[in-house]
Amino acid sequence: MAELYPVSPEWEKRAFVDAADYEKTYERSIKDPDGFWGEIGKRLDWIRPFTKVKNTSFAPGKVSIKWYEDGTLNVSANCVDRHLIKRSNQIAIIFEPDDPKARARKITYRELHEEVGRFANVLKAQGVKKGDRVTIYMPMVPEAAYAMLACTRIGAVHSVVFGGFSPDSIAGRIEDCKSEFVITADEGVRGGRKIPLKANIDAALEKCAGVKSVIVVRHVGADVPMKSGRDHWYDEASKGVPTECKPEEMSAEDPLFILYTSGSTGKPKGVLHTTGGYLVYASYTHQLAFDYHDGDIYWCTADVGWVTGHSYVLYGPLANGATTLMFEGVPNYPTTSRFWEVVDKHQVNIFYTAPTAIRALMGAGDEPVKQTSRASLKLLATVGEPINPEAWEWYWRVVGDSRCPVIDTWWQTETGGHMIMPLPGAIPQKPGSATKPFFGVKPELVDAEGKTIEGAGAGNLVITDSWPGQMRTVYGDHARFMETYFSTYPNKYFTGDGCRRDEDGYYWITGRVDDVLNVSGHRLGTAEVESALVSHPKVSEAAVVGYPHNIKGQGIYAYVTLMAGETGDDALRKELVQWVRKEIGPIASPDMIQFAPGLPKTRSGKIMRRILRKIAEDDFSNLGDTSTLADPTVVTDLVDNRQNRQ
Ligand code: 6R9
Repeated sequence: MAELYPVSPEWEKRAFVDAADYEKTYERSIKDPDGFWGEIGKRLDWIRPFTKVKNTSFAPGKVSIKWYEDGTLNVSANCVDRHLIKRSNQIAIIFEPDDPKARARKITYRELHEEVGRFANVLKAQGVKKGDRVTIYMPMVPEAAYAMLACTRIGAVHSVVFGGFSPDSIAGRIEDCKSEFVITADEGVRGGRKIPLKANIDAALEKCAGVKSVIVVRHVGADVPMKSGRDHWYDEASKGVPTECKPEEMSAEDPLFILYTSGSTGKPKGVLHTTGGYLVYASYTHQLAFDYHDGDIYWCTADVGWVTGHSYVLYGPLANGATTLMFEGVPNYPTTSRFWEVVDKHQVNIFYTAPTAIRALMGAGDEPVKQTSRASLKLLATVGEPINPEAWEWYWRVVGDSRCPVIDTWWQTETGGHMIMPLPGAIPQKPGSATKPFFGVKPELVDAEGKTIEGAGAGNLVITDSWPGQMRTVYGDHARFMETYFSTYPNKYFTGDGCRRDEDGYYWITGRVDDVLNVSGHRLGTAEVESALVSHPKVSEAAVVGYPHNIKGQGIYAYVTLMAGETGDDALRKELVQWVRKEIGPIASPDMIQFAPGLPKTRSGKIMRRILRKIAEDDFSNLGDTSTLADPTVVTDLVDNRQNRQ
């Protein structure tokens, strides 16, 4: 039996939602989605109020998702302008730089309004128009937030590419959405190390045509080459530019942003979110999951290059008039106390991070935590991957001094916001379980045949009806959207995750059941890593699987077959790791490379990953039926020559 961490009496009192409210509201949200979400939709400022709420279908071949479709609004007006009356002098963004000795910056809502307006006018002057796609490749600095909000102000669709992606990955994303505008910075800096952002953009643009303008924010003052006519320093382009910019009136279903994410095929998908439903959902979940009250200081450590950075660094918090902290650095620089020092320095009340960071810090022991106060903390939360109970317990006991609820939030790029999580005043926590569905969310477990599993049991996690934050399509490819998410189980959204439900109705996510890896909370398709490997001239074939990794959650194990005449040695191993870093980015570096003369294949030529996974996991006892393999002896060879754990 998993241990139960009950809701404390103070939390029951202070929280927006207690246990009784949860039951009542959940039931209502499921029975009457139109009535429920119609009321919740009013939390935003609409230019033309909506009269329709939900218009969605998961029907085969006809998937269509629309929320608040006749309403109009502007996202930046909701995240900035509407707070000016009450909070113009309140801090909107606290910026904590990588170097703890450098000055932190605090941006009030009034200043944010000016910065966003100015940035929007600069974009307009560059020719950016409503509906245009703008690629943003930025470090974690306030200018990234200004740039994103500026896009929403003029109705441009941003596509933020994480600063750790390589020029090839950037080029693929620019081409896929035919983006003609790029916003970047000279360089980034994380953990004292420089990230050559502008140089990466230059390299990317050699591979793809069509980009007319690159705006470069001066961040570290690096001397980077500027291509005349194409590249513009932001500080020069913004000189004398007015700060007033009228927000564009957008329809609720106008595209807001594209965010590329890995699936089980080689090419990342452009997940498209739209304006109204997304913002309603991001702001509502931000308020309830973290029980955000006026005046709370809130810190989510995610990078804006991921969906967590979109929904819970920027849009959710700012729509709620919150103070949100942006951190440029990493958890272990200059020391493993850094997170907790930042908590003390800025008196952070709500702290949201990834299990991989918790596990890494746990490995450094209690002392770096204990030497800080953390008295300001009220609530702790996690996202990105299942949290193992040991890490959960350490987070609760050592970081939170056994007084802060730990909110494990399960959701996806596709869902726009939290789907399963314990509301802090309502739901007792169990370490390792994301617990119960949020309002309006109908999870279901299904077996391989698509049969619904009732009560306690395990299966694949699907969601049977729409919610406002749901992605609307794969950019430019609605057929792929329907195929990926709605074809496995007709009339249901398939999450790609396996899940168990216990006798209390709690959900326990067990991880991906498709060929998607989760490395340090980052999604990566095995096919992406494989195609990077086979593009190396010495590689003939590659198969990639995940294996359990103490810190990263999952590590990347690559089986590589070389071209005839090539020999696999440590030098080539290093070369291949470098190659993958260059092709995709550092997050995709294989942890283990095993050279294999052959891969286990069925007679029809399909690689049997099940076997490769077992070998990577050191589980040789149960390799299953190998008799259907074209050549069963390859398995013996793979077992004999498996890579030793370093
Ligand atoms: C927000 C985000 C989504 C995948 C998802 C699942 C895993 C995320 C989790 C979790 C267990 C949690 N995941 N949160 N697994 N418990 N609390 O991470 O989006 O990058 O799209 O990844 O991450 O496997 O399907 P994204």
